[in-house]
Amino acid sequence: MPVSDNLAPVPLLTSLYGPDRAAAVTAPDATLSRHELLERASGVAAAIGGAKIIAVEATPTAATIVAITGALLAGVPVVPIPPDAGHVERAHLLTDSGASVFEAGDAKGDVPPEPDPAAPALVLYTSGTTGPPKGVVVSRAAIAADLDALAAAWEWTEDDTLAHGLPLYHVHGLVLGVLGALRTGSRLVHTGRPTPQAYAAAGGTLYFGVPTVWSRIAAAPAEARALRPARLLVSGSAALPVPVYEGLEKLTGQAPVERYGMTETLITVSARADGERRPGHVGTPVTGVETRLVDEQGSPIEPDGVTIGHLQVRGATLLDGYLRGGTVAPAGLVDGWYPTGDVATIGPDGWHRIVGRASTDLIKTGGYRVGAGEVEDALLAHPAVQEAAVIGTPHDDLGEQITAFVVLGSAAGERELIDFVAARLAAHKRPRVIRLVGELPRNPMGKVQKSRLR
Ligand code: MCA
Ligand code: AMP
Repeated sequence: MPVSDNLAPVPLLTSLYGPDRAAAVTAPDATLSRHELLERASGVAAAIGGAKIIAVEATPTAATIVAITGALLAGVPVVPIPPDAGHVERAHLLTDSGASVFEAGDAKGDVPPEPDPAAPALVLYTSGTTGPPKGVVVSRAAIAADLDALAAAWEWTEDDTLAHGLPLYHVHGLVLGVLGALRTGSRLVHTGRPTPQAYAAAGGTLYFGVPTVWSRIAAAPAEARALRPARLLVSGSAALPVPVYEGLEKLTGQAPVERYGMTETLITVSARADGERRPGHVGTPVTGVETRLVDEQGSPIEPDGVTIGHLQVRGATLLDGYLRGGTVAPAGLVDGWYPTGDVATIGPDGWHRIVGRASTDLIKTGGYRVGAGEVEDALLAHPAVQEAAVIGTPHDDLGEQITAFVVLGSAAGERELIDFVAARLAAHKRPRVIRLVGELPRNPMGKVQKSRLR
């Protein structure tokens, strides 16, 4: 038979169209079968169909999963809003994206036809080094390609029960943690919060966590031992400290699988379920992804496992671009490669080691990416603050903690400044430490020398 242009595309959330299954999604507020989810999401799709873009308050609930699934069925791009976003951050996300906030109703509707795979699925806001967060436009095709590559890498099937308690407004918790379950057909248990106790009780075969979560589990031996029956423990979003890797291996009887990614590229490099695991390393590129290292001049570096270079990525999982003024602005590719901003080594065997970020102005705290500039701007909005410089300092639990050096013009307490930022931005963007100083170290050009703050 000739291939027809009219063939319906393969659904992004494939499993929803399969046979019904009880307890396909379990979250703190509700448990849904596959067909209950499909029916409720089809109602959402009917209610919002035709909208240009929609914002969903991304609480860790089944209600959020229904709303986002409904928008994806309808082909309406979703902006997930962190539920704790302060007023400044929330206003920016809504104004910048032009999205209106989804209100749950009880509309009914048929399952809509599958949208064009090239269409945008999500607009994910993420921090740059300066200014407010940028909306990363991620297509349905990129998500499908990434989830299929990860399903292959992790032997992730409908026999799995995926358990995690990650936020539903980032790639890790939403794309992998929800859409991955709905595409592979595995059960999903969302624990609400990613505590060791909740993970121990979830009965998963497959667990996702950021290093802070795994570090708390490794420090809770009884809960860690409860994960022994699991098939695969996966860590990502930040570097997994080697002692945490070793602690998990000892307590759970298995070494964690590490994988590396970014909002802009999705997950690009991973260890394999049936392969070697190496502490401090994140594995090899997943299917459909190529990587390379370049030097300061942009010339490719031979992968020798020692030479550190700037990591670039290309393939089917890359962003469409950044949302700007209602259109999609170019992603900033260099000869088709996305410059990750991370520095790494690649071995002759293809194994990647992430050394860190090229810029000190992107901080990773608890797995969250936070731009120093956004926090500095929030501090400078306080009437008592004259100057502010924000850096990440090493922290046992969070990886890095946000530390602000502040010059005051009039009296203000440290707690007051922390709460001021937390009210404007998401709570995890608040400084954990404020150091009041007489002046900031500056070079002759007047630029703050952050290396001297360390
Ligand atoms: C504390 N709180 C405050 C304040 N202080 N609220 C307002 N003002 C304050 N001054 C509240 C918080 O809102 C929160 O409230 C509670 O205190 C705890 O907050 P916090 O201390 O920030 O949380 P934590 O316990 O330290 O969190 C650790 C964590 C969290 C659970 C591991 O960092 C986390 O969920 N991280 C996941 C990040 C993630 O998913 N990243 C993926 C990015 P309440 O209790 O009400 O909430 S995607 C990515 O990186 C790529 C693609 C990849 O590779 O995956
Ligand atoms: P985000 O945009 O929040 O998705 O953050 C992406 C960044 O997280 C990457 O550029 C890396 O700096 C970091 N990251 C993600 N996974 C890992 C990992 N396994 N090891 C080290 N860093 C990671």
